[in-house]
Amino acid sequence: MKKAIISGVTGQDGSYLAELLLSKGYEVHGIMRRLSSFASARIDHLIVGNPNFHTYHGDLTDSPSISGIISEVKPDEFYNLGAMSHVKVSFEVPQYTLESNAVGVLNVLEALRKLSPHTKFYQASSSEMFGVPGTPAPYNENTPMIPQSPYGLSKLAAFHLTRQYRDGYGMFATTGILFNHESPRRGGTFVTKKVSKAVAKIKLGLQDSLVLGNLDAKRDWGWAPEFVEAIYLIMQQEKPDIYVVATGETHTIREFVEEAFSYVGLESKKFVRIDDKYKRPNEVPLLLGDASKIEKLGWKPKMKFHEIVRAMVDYDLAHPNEN
Ligand code: NAP
Ligand code: F7E
Repeated sequence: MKKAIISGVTGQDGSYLAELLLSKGYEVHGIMRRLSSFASARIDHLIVGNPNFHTYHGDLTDSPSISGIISEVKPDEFYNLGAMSHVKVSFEVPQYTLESNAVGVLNVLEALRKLSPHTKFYQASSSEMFGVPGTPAPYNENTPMIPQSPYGLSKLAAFHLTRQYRDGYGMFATTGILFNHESPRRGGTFVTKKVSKAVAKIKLGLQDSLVLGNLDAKRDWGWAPEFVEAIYLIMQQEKPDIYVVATGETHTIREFVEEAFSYVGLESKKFVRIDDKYKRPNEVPLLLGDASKIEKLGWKPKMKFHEIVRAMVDYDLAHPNEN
């Protein structure tokens, strides 16, 4: 039985990846942080009565906790999905963002090098590493990277650390540059979930407006369960490498908002307000990915933009009071 560690197992992608690996017969070991309230809602269904699923308290910034788990489990695969993943928040907590997303990755790589060098390592890289205004889209593995946020910078540092451990120590250190991917499990402060939840609540008479920031940015939005399949595929290759994972389609935030409101028969302009507090000091204006490299391995996105919007709104109509 193969053993995998997932950092960030309580997050959107971590929870889907844990389900995928369990379905493939893996023993899954998830790292979660101790918080003052419960943060395990996305994995509660896995924790109860599942002998192949184990959780540990740990933090990427706490090296002893990470090396302790690695030396205990000696995993075949380590999926590093843990991160302070909110771009806007990264401007407010830049030091912590670099500590968890860059130094945290160094902590994992060093622990693997010393304690379990044959473990395969996956780093969750991000399209926020791109962002040079005027760069011709779509973006692929060779597009220049000049990040526009502390988050993007932290992910670029981790991307290069992953490359250095691959090249310098011959470790299986691989990475996917994932463009935005969404689902009903998306955190409520990301724009898609904020919109789908608000639209559902407005439709049900539980909320009367939706306050947003920049509606003009364009994002390449995919479906998270499909994107974790890409992560798994990247890890199963013979050699570590770099893969862009994206849909190849881009839409403005405004289009997402309009699609969601019109799906429930409402006019967005009656409910949406703009507040500068949701805007960022720097913004990546356009994200559009070219996933042809991973498509050659057989991965292809299936869910279309309007299906993603509708699936998220449908879920929130059925669960309006869930966080
Ligand atoms: P998410 O829902 O925000 O989940 C992040 C996870 O990381 C949570 O489990 C969180 O724990 C954990 N975490 C945060 N700081 C940590 C720390 N210092 N030590 C250990 N764990 C920590 O993010 P996601 O959407 O699933 O994304 C997964 C990964 O892919 C992240 O690295 C993200 O940056 C990256 N990524 C995401 C996207 C996307 O569109 N979703 C695109 C490209 C890359 P708590 O539950 O305790 O907060
Ligand atoms: O913003 C605009 C905002 O926070 C998307 C993370 O998973 O994907 C995600 O980062 C866009 C931006 O995601 C609001 O300015 C407008 O242009 O949903 P988001 P993100 O910043 O693209 C990348 C690939 C990651 O790696 C990250 O981990 O929407 N926007 N109004 C707003 N955004 C938010 N959050 N809230 C608003 O009210």
